[in-house]
Amino acid sequence: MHNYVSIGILSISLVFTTAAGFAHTPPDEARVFFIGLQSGDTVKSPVEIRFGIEGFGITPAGTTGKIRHQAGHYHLLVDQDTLPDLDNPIPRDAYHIHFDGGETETRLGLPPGRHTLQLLLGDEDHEPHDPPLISQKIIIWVE
Ligand SMILES: [Cu+2]
Repeated sequence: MHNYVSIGILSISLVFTTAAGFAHTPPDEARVFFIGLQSGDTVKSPVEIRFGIEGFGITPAGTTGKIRHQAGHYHLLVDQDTLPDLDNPIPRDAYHIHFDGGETETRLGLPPGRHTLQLLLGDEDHEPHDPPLISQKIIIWVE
């Protein structure tokens, strides 16, 4: 009798975990990218940067409604050689910029020289999705 109860509880927790996993899983065709800015471009500071997304949506950080299962918010990674830990909230500093309000563009002041930019979508808790939505990393030159 005791074993039945344990198995019942285990089954319920497995179903719940699977459902939650699906909820934050973007479709295969989803992608994020920069609009109007390409690797190798030479630009002036402040750099105008526009973010694009296909197959998934944008919603502010902290969203509690169902839309959070199909949308996230942008993070701009500046001059990063490696990605942050994709199983934890994205750091918040001058090199990991959160667009909590669901913004889709920014003007970023950068010193002259070579810089890299990359977009990473995060969920309502600032964690990357599974699989993560990451743009190509672009290299730009600031005059
Ligand atoms: Cu965030």
